[in-house]
Amino acid sequence: MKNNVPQKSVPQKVNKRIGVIERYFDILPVSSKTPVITLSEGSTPLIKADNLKKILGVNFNLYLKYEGLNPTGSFKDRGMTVAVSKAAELGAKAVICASTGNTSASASAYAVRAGIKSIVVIPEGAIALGKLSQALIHGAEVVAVKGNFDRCLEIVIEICENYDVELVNSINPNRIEGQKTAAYEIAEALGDTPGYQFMPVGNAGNITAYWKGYKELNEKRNLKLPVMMGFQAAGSAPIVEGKIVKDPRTIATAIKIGNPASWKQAESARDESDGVIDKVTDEEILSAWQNLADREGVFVEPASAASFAGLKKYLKEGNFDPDFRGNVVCILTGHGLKDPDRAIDTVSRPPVVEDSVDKVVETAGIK
Ligand code: AN7
Repeated sequence: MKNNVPQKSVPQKVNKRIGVIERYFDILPVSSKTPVITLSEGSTPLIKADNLKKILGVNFNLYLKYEGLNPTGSFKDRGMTVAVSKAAELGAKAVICASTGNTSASASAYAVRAGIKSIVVIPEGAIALGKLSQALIHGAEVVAVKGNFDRCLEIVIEICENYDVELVNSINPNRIEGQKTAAYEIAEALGDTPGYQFMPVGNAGNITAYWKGYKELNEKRNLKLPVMMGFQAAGSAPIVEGKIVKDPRTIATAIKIGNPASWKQAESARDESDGVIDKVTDEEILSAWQNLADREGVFVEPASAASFAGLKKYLKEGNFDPDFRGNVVCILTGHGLKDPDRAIDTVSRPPVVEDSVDKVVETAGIK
């Protein structure tokens, strides 16, 4: 009798994981002349979060788009494959970015594959350890500036105006094009666009990219437009407050940004989708971050948890209908291993015991 159980002796066919450019060639600004610089980014899982759904006591379907599973550990890779491929097509010798960390990790990795030099300008002392180690191990020229991210961005923009280097921050439209593919993936996974999308907002490139993707899906496939729910950290919430934050503060260093480059576009996404851009405190971010890790097994960096923190806040304050009939997606932008210091600081250190079975059994509470 035939059955569908795979035989152990037969190697299973492994599907080739293709990158964003190959998968979405037709909707990206690439041609057969574009060298494809890829690390097989994208195709990240959309994880059903039934444990969190239960804790929240809600009736909608809750999903987590785990962008931390991209090759360098963040959503930036979707945009970077396009930006660096286009830079290579133009014969660029060097790419440059200002970064709170993830852009630099991604740019330096893709630049290596393209054989292009990468220059990374970061705010001194404000980059999570994992991200800094990535840029360094990929051989980027890393310059730490005595100033915040916003100042770093001003500096690299001025450098690009005067020198032959290619900017790969999200004001480069190729970044936005690449990142919009995440909206397509979500729509493909759900068979529809979500009703609501919660996400962190820093420099606001990503919300701009998702909104572009969803608008294209609306025009081309007649899918409904989701409501975009963007969240900044309370200590660095310029869009919420309607003014530049000179000295942004938050433990979520990825979104410690006081003057977002795509400010206007983020406001358009908010207004056109009937959504909000609001803020969550560091405490709310850390609590959501912990929930994702100890309830769903999904370890993200703190900034990523701003999305779920925003959903929790809206539910708690009675501003979101727990009986909403539809799909709600929280975007988780970066991997937890990016910022190991934060995790170690937050949880208690493991106990150290003598090397005996009894001690381990007793200490671990094994019954
Ligand atoms: C994990 O790396 O700006 O609103 O220089 O790393 O598109 O800026 C990172 C941003 C959210 C915010 N989550 O996205 C950088 C940088 C994580 C991030 C954001 C960032 P945008």
